[in-house]
Amino acid sequence: MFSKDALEYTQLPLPHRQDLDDAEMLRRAEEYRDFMATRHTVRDYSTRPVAQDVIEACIAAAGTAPSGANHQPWHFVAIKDPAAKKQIRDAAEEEERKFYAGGASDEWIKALEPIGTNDHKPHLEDAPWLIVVFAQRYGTFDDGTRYKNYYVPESVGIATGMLLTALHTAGLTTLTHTPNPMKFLGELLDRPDSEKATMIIAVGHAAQDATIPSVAKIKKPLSEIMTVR
Ligand code: IYR
Repeated sequence: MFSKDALEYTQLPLPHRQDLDDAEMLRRAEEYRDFMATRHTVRDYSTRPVAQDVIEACIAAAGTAPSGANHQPWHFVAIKDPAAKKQIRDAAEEEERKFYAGGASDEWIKALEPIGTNDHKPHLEDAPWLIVVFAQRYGTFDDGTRYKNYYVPESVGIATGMLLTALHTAGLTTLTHTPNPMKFLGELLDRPDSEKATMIIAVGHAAQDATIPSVAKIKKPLSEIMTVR
């Protein structure tokens, strides 16, 4: 991606500018807030297919995220192949069985009770797409030498958030799934040692009888998450 000799500072005029009046700004902010409140993490998927173009556009949107030194330390593997999804499900369920059977602390298991999760992960096969998010610990110049990446968890977290909002905007439903541990993903998907899987995002349409845990509707009020000074 980067060549060492293209790393000098030059400037461009700002390519896009927004110039909304105050009322329109508030209208859009509130509309977006209300739209995002309709996003729900869902564990039960229908097998209705989703076109690859949609997934590509959403990942391209995530790729516009800001990142430490603009190194863009992420890679997204989008999986639609049923055999590959089954392999991931089998490996994830094997890890999850250990997690739920004693690998996790009692406190952690108790914290998950209101969410209703267990080691059964049918979404990994039912959802038409799985997107595995990888964080790149370091990068490689065109000449093969390594460079350090900065603020990797923050950068990948921002890009992943943008991916989730893009998928929701496209009318899709998601589940952010973090099997524990996740090392098997790099191995199954042939990713280099420089990359670490951070999560699997199941993407598709909610099953007709999908439910959400009622606690998921309890969001902290603005007064608790915001301080004005
Ligand atoms: N990885 C497990 C456990 C799990 C952990 C957290 I923190 C969650 O918010 C949900 C689940 C699983 O996926 O079941």
